[in-house]
Amino acid sequence: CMEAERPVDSEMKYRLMEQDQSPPLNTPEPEVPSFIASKVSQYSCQRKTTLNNYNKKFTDAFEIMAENYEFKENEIFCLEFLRAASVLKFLPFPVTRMKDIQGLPCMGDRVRDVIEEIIEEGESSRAKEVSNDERYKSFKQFTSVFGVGVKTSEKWYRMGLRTLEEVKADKTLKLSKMQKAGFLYYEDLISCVSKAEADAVSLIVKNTVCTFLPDALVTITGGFRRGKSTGHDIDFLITNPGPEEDDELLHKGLLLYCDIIESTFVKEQLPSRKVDAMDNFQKCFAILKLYQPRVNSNSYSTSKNFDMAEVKDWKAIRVDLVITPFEQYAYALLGWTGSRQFGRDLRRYATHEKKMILDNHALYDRRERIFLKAGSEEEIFTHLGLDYVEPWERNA
Ligand code: DCT
Ligand code: MG
Repeated sequence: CMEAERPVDSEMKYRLMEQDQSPPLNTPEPEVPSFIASKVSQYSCQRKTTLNNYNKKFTDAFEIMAENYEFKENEIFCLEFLRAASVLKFLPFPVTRMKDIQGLPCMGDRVRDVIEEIIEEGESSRAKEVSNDERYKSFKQFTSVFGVGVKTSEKWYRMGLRTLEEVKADKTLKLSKMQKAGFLYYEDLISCVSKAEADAVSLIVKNTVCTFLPDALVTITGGFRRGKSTGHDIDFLITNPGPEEDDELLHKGLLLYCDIIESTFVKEQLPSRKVDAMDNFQKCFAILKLYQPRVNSNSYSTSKNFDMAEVKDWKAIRVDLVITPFEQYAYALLGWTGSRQFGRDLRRYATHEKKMILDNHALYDRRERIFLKAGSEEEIFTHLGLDYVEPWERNA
């Protein structure tokens, strides 16, 4: 069983990068930023965005605004704020004056208003209004449940429901199997997955897959591949699939929930033009039971409480397993590594700048009318005429 990429390696590279980028001591900060704002691409796939965000104050506000527009299904305004957030995440300095954003792409009037107010007042009244808004607060709670999206939230809100307590109390509601699992493991699932937990789950998944497919490649994708230290789930990409590995986890009692989506991929089909489309891979949205050694701060409390209640010695963790044919592996890896914004911009760039269609399966050249094969992410960037961007620089 091959480990496609050791997470430790990428983390080390990331740390080195950080060191390289920090200015030497004793050198005064240059007054003018060392880049030209008008040269910044509107596509995040032409920018290098590490986790080093100097503008969190702004991007947090933008993300609240974007989420509220998402809840209202206003895709255009939502994307406007997500794109602006992505540009500010890339900036190598904190914005302190309106002059700092002059010439940058994706800075429309709505965005500028928010920036201006944060510079002047320290916070955005609009973002604050949104975070106190009843509808926003309800949608935020509802969508925090595994299996609940905007559509379900909308339905519950229209029924007059406002909190998760009210949803749970309403016995007339018909919850899906996924949502039932979401409520059952709610507390565990809203707490973040740590890097250590991701490594532990990674071992379980790799061992299990290898039992059946000794040649299989198992890679962590998603935020952890981009160097994040926490996530809401752990994403895995597996090549050379067999259906057995899911059963094996089930038999060991490790799978608390599993929703297997069969592959809907049709050979010869053109890549999807939808910018936010789901792919057609066989995948498994799962909740895994991760046993953890109990942390006993002192023996006194242990001896006292030991008999009184059964101590829960595991944590429920969201795991996405995506299974891909070997020829599509590089495309699947690129898509599932994200970030979402980076992926959106890659597809937008392919469509508008290259007359190509990109999705998580393939790249289609519309002029030449051929599918472009790729064995690695580097080759996909080359096909698109883009400089390679490392995973930890895709935090757009
Ligand atoms: N993705 C995709 N198609 C989907 C779902 C996700 O191509 N149907 C991509 C986009 C990002 C990546 O997979 C991982 O998705 P998430 O787990 O949602 O994002 P993340 O960056 O890993 O964030 P988190 O740390 O919160 O898990
Ligand atoms: Mg993830």
